[in-house]
Amino acid sequence: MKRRLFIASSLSALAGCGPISAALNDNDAVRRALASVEPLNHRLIGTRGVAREYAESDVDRHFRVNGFATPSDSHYADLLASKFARYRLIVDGAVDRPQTFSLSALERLGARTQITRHDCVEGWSAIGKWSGVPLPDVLDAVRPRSDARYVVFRCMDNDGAGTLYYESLDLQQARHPQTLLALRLNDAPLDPEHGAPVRLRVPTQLGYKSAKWIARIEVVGSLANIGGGHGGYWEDQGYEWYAGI
Ligand SMILES: Nc1nc2c(c(=O)[nH]1)N[C@H]1C(S)=C(S)[C@@H](COP(=O)(O)O)O[C@H]1N2
Ligand SMILES: [Mo]
Repeated sequence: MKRRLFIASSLSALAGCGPISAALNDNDAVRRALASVEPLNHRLIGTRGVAREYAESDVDRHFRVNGFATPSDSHYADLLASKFARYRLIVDGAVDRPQTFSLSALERLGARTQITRHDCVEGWSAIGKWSGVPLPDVLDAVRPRSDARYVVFRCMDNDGAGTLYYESLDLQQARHPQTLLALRLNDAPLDPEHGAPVRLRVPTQLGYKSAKWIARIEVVGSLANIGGGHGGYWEDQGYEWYAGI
């Protein structure tokens, strides 16, 4: 546990969630250290832990915005103009019943509200009241096949150089009861800056796992051919794939 926290704090010193640090990029020793510790972390901490849930009075009414810029392309502008009535979430890949969901179709799958703390590796936290659809309910609807191992979240924003943000969870993390496809923050529909219309909230893991602006959820057997092969935009830059808190 101490070791994982040390890794998290050394990462935040090097790069946080901001521009990629040359030090992290160029440092093979850091990469090797991360790669060797990660399986150990996963085994020691596991994903059965439950994140603390807070009271209404703990909610931070001004929830910080972080990460890449809100999408500003014509597709996103069109979704925004329709108040997301034209939004469809694609859920496909290694599933028996690939489907697309409007926001109201998603809401019919299930509902959960949880007040949890978001922890960014840059060293800030914020408590928010998140409502939406438990990801396990979405997975139940599409029925992952027996070869399914991971759930990949494809986002609408990019790093400014054209590489799209993405993230992934394994099926066990995806089926954690607190893993939420959030549609609302603090009793209001998600605003564009916090990932509207649909974002992930994984309160058991660091903030970069909680992908904003999700366009598509793809169930896969392997992460090897997705992005740079490390399971997420920041993972491809050297962050740990398993980011349990
Ligand atoms: N699509 C996308 N999701 C993202 C990011 C991003 O840049 N793009 N940044 C991540 C990071 S590092 C953090 S801390 C949180 C910030 O969420 P917030 O803006 O709602 O505070 O979003 C995460 N999800
Ligand atoms: Mo972050």
